[in-house]
Amino acid sequence: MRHKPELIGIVLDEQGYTDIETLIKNACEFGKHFDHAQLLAVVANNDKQRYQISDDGTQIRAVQGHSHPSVKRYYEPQTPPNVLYHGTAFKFLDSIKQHGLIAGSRHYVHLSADSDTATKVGARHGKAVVLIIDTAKMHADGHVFYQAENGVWLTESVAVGYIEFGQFGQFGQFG
Ligand code: HQG
Repeated sequence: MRHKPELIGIVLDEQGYTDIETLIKNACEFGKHFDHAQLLAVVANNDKQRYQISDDGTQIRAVQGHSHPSVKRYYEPQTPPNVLYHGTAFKFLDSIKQHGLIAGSRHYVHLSADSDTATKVGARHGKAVVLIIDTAKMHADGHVFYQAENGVWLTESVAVGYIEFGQFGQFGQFG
């Protein structure tokens, strides 16, 4: 749905949507069996509300997190709150201090509205660190922000000068 749709022979359109019946059929041939009702239950109950069904009910997409080049999702630019949070891991700190936050394989840097969520995001990679981003300053400087349908904030990159490292600010401390 976001990274390697070709693995099961599905196609994502620019907005990230793929045909539900084809997805169910191809996933089944790939050894992952679920029916339409189960898919709708996943969409409804997903903890991060990652998925969205099209208005006509025939298509499904992930709302954020894409890395696939065929997806060029349109998001409406939004004014962010004054600060947002980025959850990452200790092991990435030295590189982030040098290069800022980069999107890497995904299309955007992902930012969270609260530090608890950011902690969970960071913990996926190891020992979690939460960085505070001066989004008011970024926005004032012309950087563009978007918010996915599930509340996750997105921006192209975050330069080092907008990142508050707090207790992790000393270069080399954790290197
Ligand atoms: C780090 C999940 C070294 C970045 C989550 C992160 C999120 C750098 C990792 C969504 C760096 C990329 C995205 C730099 C950034 N040097 N490391 N200059 N700049 N990084 O998974 O933000 O479950 O691509 O801090 O909940 O962890 O998939 O991004 O640690 O919302 O729906 O490089 O994915 O949502 O990792 O997570 P990821 P992320 P889903």
